[in-house]
Amino acid sequence: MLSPWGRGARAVMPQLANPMNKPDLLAAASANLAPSPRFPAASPASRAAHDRMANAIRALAMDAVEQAKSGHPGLPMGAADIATVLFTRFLKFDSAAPAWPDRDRFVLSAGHGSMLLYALFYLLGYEAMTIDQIKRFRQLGSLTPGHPEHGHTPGVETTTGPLGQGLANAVGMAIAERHLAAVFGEAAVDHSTYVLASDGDLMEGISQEALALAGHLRLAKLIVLYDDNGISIDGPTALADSVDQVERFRAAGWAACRIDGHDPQAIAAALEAAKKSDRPSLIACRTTIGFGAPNKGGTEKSHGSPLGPDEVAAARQKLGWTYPPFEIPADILEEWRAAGARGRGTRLAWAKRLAALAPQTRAEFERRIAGAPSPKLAAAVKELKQKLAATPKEIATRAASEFALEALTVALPEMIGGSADLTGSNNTRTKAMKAIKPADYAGTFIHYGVREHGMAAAMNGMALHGGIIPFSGTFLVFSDYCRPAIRLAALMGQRVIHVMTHDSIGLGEDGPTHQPVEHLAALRAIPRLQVFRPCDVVETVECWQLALQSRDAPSVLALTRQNLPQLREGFDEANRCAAGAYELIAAEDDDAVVSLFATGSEVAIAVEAKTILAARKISARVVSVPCFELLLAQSREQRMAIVGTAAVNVAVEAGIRQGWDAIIGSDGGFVGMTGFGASAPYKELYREFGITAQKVADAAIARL
Ligand SMILES: Cc1ncc(C[n+]2csc(CCOP(=O)(O)OP(=O)(O)O)c2C)c(N)n1
Repeated sequence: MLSPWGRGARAVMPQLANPMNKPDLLAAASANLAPSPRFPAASPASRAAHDRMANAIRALAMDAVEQAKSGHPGLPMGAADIATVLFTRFLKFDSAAPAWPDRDRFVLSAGHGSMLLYALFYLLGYEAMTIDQIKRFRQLGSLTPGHPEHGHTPGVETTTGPLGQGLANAVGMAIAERHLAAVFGEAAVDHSTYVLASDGDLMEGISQEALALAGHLRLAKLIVLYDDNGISIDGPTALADSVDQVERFRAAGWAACRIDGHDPQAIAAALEAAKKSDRPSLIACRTTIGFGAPNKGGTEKSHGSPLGPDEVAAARQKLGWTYPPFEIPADILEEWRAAGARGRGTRLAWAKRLAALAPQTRAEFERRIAGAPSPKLAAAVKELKQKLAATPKEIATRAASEFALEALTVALPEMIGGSADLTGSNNTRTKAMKAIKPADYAGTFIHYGVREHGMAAAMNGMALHGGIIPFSGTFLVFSDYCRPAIRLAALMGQRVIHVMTHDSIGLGEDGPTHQPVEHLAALRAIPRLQVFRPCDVVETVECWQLALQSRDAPSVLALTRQNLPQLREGFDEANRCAAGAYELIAAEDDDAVVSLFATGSEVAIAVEAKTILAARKISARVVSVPCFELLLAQSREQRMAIVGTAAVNVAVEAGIRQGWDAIIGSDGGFVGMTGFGASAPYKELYREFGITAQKVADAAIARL
């Protein structure tokens, strides 16, 4: 299981019980405590000392890439001055506790420059990052994979590589920081989020969504250092781009400046100014890619391949670096190690402040940061199910989700919801949820604007930050716009929950542009992602419970626009969706000849088909399949028990068949979609595309 502190990272806080869930009281409880003193900037090193420290990064990057025979030396060499100033003078962290909750976050958005991070971790004295790991750059099982992987290498805040994602993650981290500071007070939460972003990061469309949201929310503690080297893989960025990034960020409400990224004084002055700014800051640092490499530096030739022995030797000479590969002289290492320990006292002072919080407040803070499930969750779910047993509801599953959220967001105040401008359609905002605003971060709802990709990536950042369970809303068809971030959430094992409504042709008149057809299959293809498609209000409550309990996996809840009958009657405390599928209605006798499988809105159709078959004396059972992934994770015996041994299997789902064969077999019958939908009232569409009880029954009879 991945730890919320990151696999291999030190867990610095125990998990405590007895939470208290009133944000206003939590803030009040810490209000009498002095806020954390500002982490002071360290005084500058001499220029010569700075250069030697920065050159240590350059040498390690060159040597590791050379040894691996692959990798990207250009970015670490070009950004070494920026990183040296930031990590030795400004960044609040302690190399002995990479997961300290109140550390400043540093996101290397341009993940291809991973050697920058690894060199820093080694130099700063992160325990796990030995010189041997640096020598094993990009090798199987090393802590130094090609791109930084969160949960794999202590200190890596987020997995980066797909350009633009890290920047957007950082926006979520900065939101999380402000929200938790508003709830728990700055004595407990007071840190900044720094990003190193490349040309590629800023060319990606997601960067616009991210920076616009950050500017709007005035996330003043977000500072982006832009490695403005004017070079990408094809050559000068001028081949494809002529955006003035400084003006672009300013237009979005950022403070932005341009500096020489090789001048330590200028870097420090810009960071000082950024820390005082009342808005997020962009520092465009003009750098030379592959700085120090006399022939390949400044060109795309240093971007993504080893420099070669001759060029490495020439770079050593130019930089005045006389040491053998992977060797850092003791005095330089000592300087770096001192920088790695600079925040230790600050961390210990923070721990004291935390200990001085009211016990309930501290326990709640620690519970949230540890990502421990609230003990109130089970009780809330039980109560919801009791209500539904007493008063069944025939409602759309999106409305069922809202019904669940009304209770769950109260029981779990760490839930931060949102929607990409479809709040009324996604039903993700409950009555009690206040919006997060520029001057007020205590709310628990985010108006993301029409920015699905930025939203999904910001959610990853919030989950990575810790202390928050982000959930959001958009239409299922727009999961395509979120997909790169959802994939990374799955890769990182992060608990983010995507409410995706309007989940089939059942949305009706908006037509094929809005009707998902292949989306369930496409999402089910992402490893570790849980795709839930509940069939009624009870299953919706259960699927929410499962998503919230899944600390190491993201979830999608695919929900309907149209009303559905409540199929689960009576009260059953057990979460029947937990096995991924279960027999909703048994056959009249023990020997069902037909098993009917369905998800979501089509379960009611399967139930009707069973009645048609019963009229023909054909014994059938109905199996609801709210989550493929959970079903396929069962033992073979359990899976067989659920799938059953009927002679005929038929599945019905208003999507494509792909994926179903694992359950119904390649000879099973499937009733669903084979192409795009159409614009019409939804009942007509179900008839038009043959997704009816009669067709399901016919498919079964044809196989008998
Ligand atoms: C979404 C995405 N598209 C493409 C790539 C492949 N790629 C890696 S680096 C890069 C661009 C390199 O330019 P820049 O971002 O300026 O980095 P630098 O050359 O300064 O290291 C590209 C296209 C990627 N990693 N992510």
